[in-house]
Amino acid sequence: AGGAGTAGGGGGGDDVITVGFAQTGSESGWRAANTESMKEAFSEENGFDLVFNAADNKQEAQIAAVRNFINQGVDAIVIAPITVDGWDDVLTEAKDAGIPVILEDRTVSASDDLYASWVGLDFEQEGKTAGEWVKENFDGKGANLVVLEGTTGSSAALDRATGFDAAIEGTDITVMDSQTGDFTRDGGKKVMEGYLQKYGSDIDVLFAHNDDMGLGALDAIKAAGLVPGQDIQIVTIDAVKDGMTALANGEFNFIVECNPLLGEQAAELVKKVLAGEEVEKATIVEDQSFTQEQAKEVLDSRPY
Ligand code: GYE
Repeated sequence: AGGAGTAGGGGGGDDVITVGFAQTGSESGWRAANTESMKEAFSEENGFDLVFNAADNKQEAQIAAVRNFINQGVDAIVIAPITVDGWDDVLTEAKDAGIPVILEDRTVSASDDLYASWVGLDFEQEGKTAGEWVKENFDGKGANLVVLEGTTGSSAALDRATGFDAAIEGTDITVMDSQTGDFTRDGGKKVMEGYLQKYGSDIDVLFAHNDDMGLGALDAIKAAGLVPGQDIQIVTIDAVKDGMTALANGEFNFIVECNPLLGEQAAELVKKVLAGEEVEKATIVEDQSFTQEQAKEVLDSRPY
């Protein structure tokens, strides 16, 4: 955390753009890569003065940070919204103050005239791709599946669940349990321990909404004397370095990518909006997916 530069305060005729960035927290490898990408793009060199805040995945703290940015009179605000709901008031306040808001990563349920633009990923498609892989490999086998969900109320968790459920609908796969592990390793490990106590070796497949929860679950699975990737097959989303390493090693079975490198596009949007240019309301960044073989091939060339 930290990294707030407050040089000059925008006065004295310089044209430095002061941007307040309200990040979710630091829950995962994806988040670390996203924060780095944002800090790089919103650098001094690129003409920005970045005021960075990470809210430890607490919605109230994130809203308070945005309110702070409004009071400070920043030129623009960027938010990676923790949850979809709860944004109407503070986004209205930003609008009334004439401060444009750009969303990155997750979406909100608030009306889209309360923000200038959003750049992120198609989470529903990510869930669907994961579900299609499960369907292809397990339909007709009477398989039992458990789910580790991301942060409750986040668009990433909601939309991934929607896409996944749609993909496995009509199959004979049983979803035994589905609980939140909050997108963290620790959360994934704890919830998986509970699943293993309850269902033991009846579990055939694990779908984790991100790599980190899957990585946490690996510890629980090994501690239970089972072999991850074999006794329990594992599908995750993100494709960060540690996840891809587990996939290449045979401990994960399939990963759907979620690209965290959104900084440049977010910075471009901020510049355009402040210059009064027209921008798209939504920009979706494309994702790939990886099997174990593909992970081996690309592992060394992955940038995060
Ligand atoms: O998948 C997870 C992170 O919103 C896409 O948040 C993001 C998700 C990502 O914590 O690792």
